[in-house]
Amino acid sequence: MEQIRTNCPLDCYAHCGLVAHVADGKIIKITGDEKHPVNKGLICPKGRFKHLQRLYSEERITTPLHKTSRGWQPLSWENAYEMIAGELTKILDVYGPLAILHHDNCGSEGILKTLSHRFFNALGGCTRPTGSICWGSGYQAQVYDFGKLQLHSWEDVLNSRLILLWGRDPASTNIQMMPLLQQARKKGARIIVINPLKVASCSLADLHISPRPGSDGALALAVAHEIIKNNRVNQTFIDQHVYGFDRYCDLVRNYTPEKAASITGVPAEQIRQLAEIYGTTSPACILLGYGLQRYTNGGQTVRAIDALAAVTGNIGIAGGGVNYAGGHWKGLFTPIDGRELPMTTRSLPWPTLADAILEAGDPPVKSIFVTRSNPVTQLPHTGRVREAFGQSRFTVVVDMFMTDTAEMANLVLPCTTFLEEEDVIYSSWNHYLAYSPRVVPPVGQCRSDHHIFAGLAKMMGLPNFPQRSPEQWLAEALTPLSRYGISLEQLKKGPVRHPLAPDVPWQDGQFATPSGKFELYSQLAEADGVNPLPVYEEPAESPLRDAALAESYPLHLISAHHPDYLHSQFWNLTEKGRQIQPVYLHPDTAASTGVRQGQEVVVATRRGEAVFKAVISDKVRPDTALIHQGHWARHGNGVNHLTPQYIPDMGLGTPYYDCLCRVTPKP
Ligand SMILES: Nc1nc2c(c(=O)[nH]1)N[C@H]1C(S)=C(S)[C@@H](COP(=O)(O)OP(=O)(O)OC[C@H]3O[C@@H](n4cnc5c(=O)[nH]c(N)nc54)[C@H](O)[C@@H]3O)O[C@H]1N2
Ligand SMILES: Nc1nc2c(c(=O)[nH]1)N[C@H]1C(S)=C(S)[C@@H](COP(=O)(O)OP(=O)(O)OC[C@H]3O[C@@H](n4cnc5c(=O)[nH]c(N)nc54)[C@H](O)[C@@H]3O)O[C@H]1N2
Ligand SMILES: [Mo]
Repeated sequence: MEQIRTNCPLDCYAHCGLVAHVADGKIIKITGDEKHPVNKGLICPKGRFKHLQRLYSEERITTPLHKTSRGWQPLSWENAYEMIAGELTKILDVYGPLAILHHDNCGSEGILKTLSHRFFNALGGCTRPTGSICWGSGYQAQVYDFGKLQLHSWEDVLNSRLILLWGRDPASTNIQMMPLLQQARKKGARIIVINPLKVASCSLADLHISPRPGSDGALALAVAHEIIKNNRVNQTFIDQHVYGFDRYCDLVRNYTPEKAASITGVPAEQIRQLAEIYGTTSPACILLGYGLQRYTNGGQTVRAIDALAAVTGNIGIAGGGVNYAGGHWKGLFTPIDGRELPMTTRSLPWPTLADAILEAGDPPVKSIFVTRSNPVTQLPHTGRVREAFGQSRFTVVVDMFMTDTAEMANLVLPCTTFLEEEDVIYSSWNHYLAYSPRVVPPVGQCRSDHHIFAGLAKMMGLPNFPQRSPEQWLAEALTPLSRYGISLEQLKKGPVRHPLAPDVPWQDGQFATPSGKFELYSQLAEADGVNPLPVYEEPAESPLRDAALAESYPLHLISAHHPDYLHSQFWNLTEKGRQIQPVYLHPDTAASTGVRQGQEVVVATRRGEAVFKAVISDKVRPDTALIHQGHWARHGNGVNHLTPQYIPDMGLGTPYYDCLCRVTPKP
């Protein structure tokens, strides 16, 4: 039996090192790579079982499929390419390239995956979503505050005396962090979880604070109020490295713990306790998640939290920081996506993409290409997304399965999994870059995204998409790294740490903002027409903003990430994933709505309704319901039938959790 080291490409915090055990050309087992610096042998159930189940699943699409009046018909790659070339040429002749929308996200990560963008750039451009369905608002918030995003090394939590898991649940979405958190705790660090749900990570916590969904900004401002009032600030750091402190003081003056308690539902005493602990325990680090920025006020929420680290001087020191993401690697590669090619492009806002497609004129969207994403399941407001896809004349989906999105296509092209193709993967959430070899040959006629788009470019005679091997493209992308002694050859021996990223960022106190300081008052935000201070505003759907709406739809609906799946991936592989999905309700809520454990219920929002199965649990607040995201619409429901399309305060993130709902027993 052969053992081949590779790396998980899922869009998760780790890109864990994996070992594929191969016998007779088939993978028979996957284990965690003990030599990998991030996961050190640890492996989640997705890594251990689901990749393998997916690779050899009977349901995998293994030839190109064409939708006809007689149902899906297999066709050869040659014929598929001809069909695409014919349709695209017609659309290009009449409408130009902007009538083609390319929807790509991060279903599997890898440098070669950017070649699908090269195809459309070589074609003369296209329409693309702009913003993010993932981290957009929080990302922009940190750009306003720090100038750019940087992460501490994960091991740096071992230097912390206090760790705040704010809107993040590593026990569900980042299990590789758990051993470090446990170790930090053994060394005496306190851990506080701030999350409306009693999440799995609470098992590590000394304190759990449960704000009303979308209200963390007010909580953070009140914590600052107490820290300033009690003179727990780090005046030296503020004097040297912080811009706009006075104006920020004016803002927080109003936010007494009592006022914040009335907004957040967190008792004033607990807000004082949090301020006392954070204001007196140093170094303190904040691990920010993405949940709290999935609201229309999400960017300012992250800014209000960043501000706490700034006024207490918890920036630029070991054991400190506000860790959100880092984009360190991108600047070190030669882009191979063809961004320099002559082209015209159009951007449509991602958080409201369905509406934007339907409203696009001059030219309208006539064709949609989908790679590495499943927008019908994953974008907000499924009904509208289906309408938007429904008006496309020619839709092509590249995927492994007949997903909700693939079902809407004219042509489905079968792609390989990471185990059947080579690539190099970097993380936005840790400091490593790693090589993944082709472990086994592709199943059926599946092709890598690179192979698919290179073939299409050849058929269409696009000179700006040169025909090169994966190794040649990777070598080109990695060229700038050679000055640090990093090459494809070296990566084949094992993952490489970023040569420039410090373990502790911002130690020199030089921030990438216009003032060179951490900006509590953001000049970049001001220039963008965004409030320069981290003001608190109610989310779009909130009982404090719209009492009438809350009368009809009294519960906040959170659609967090499921520990056993990655977004919509893998749900089709098990009976459980295909079954009707649970909605978690607090016992008091169940009692007041007359819902019994296990009963089918209708969950309704302004967008529509869907049926779920009630699970009564005190892990949710009485004013909140939880339905995990990712469940397939074709298996019966899916929370994005219910979620809204809103433009948030900054960064064009997607406010999925800014959503009020009503739960009633199914008649
Ligand atoms: N198993 C698994 N792992 C994953 C993923 C997956 O789908 N499955 N997805 C990956 C991706 S792409 C991402 S972006 C990350 C996301 O990783 P996380 O940020 O950890 O996950 P989310 O589910 O987005 O939200 C985190 C938490 O935010 C909480 N939350 C919701 N609203 C609020 C609020 O108003 N205030 C506060 N304080 N908390 C709130 C939710 O209860 C949830 O526990 O995970 C990655 N890892
Ligand atoms: N309600 C709600 N909705 C959410 C979220 C939420 O918290 N709540 N979270 C949001 C977040 S953070 C994110 S990142 C998005 C994720 O949204 P998506 O990226 O759309 O989610 P995935 O389900 O990962 O879809 C990836 C698809 O690509 C396919 N795929 C995997 N690898 C490859 C490959 O190498 N090539 C090709 N061509 N296809 C591949 C998979 O089979 C799958 O169908 O969802 C967002 N949607
Ligand atoms: Mo994400």
